[in-house]
Amino acid sequence: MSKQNSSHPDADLHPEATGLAKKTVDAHRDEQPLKLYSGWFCPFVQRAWLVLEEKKIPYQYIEVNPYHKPDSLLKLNPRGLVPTLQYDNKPLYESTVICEFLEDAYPEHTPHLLPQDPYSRARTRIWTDFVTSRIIPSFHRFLQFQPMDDEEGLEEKRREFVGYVREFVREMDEQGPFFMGAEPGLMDFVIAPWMVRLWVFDHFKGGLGIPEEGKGGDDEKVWARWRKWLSAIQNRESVKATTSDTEHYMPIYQRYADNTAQSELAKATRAGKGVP
Ligand SMILES: N[C@@H](CCC(=O)N[C@@H](CS)C(=O)NCC(=O)O)C(=O)O
Repeated sequence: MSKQNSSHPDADLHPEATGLAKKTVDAHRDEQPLKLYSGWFCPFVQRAWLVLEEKKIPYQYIEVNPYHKPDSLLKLNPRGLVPTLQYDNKPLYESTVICEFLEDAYPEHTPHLLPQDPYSRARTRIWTDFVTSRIIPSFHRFLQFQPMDDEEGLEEKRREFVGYVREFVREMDEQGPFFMGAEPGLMDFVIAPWMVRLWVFDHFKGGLGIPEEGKGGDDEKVWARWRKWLSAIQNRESVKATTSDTEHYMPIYQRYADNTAQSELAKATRAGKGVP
């Protein structure tokens, strides 16, 4: 049963995770008190999924189509968005809230992803907010930009997005490779899902616009730091284990790139608003 009309254009997507992510899903089909209502393709889900995988918290993976919302999802989360968590029969949602909750609720599970000292914890929250309020909306303004023959307009969106990424990279620990140093933390996993989807700009928007090695001018050091971070994140087991085959993301991102997607996020972007 679904409250939504099945003709929602975004509902037409591959029904389940593929590739390495499918193996992870298969390992989490059994009933567990902690349930993750998920869409395999969703970057917000991937934030929470990464934390579950990193900390090896036992959970049950439940695939739902958030554009064809089943009652089981709507009962837990009236907005019908994924990720939604069921913990002890109680609902929780909002990806960044879920990430922090998992850190608080399973203190015996390591690695700890939030720093111990209050200042660094607060810094994590500042830059998490930056990702959600600046990086993701500008990612979508760039991705959804139309018409494609308005080169100046497209370039402006590209510059805006790359500018925010640069601002974020400047905050990273000098050595790294992760945001706060040698070990990854919540900061890395809160942004990783969008950074492993940057191929969409090469594929749909004529290039991302982050300079290649040796071509960064005054920002050469910033972009070298960026490449170090990205490589560490792309090679992280949890990231690989929650990523599906590229071909199945393609039709979903095609709709965003054509600006025909009707998800809450696509509509919010068109309306000049932030993340729903
Ligand atoms: N602010 C939410 C956003 C979650 C979100 O937008 N999820 C998308 C899938 S990637 C969704 O459920 N969309 C359903 C819809 O647009 O109706 C969070 O951080 O969890």
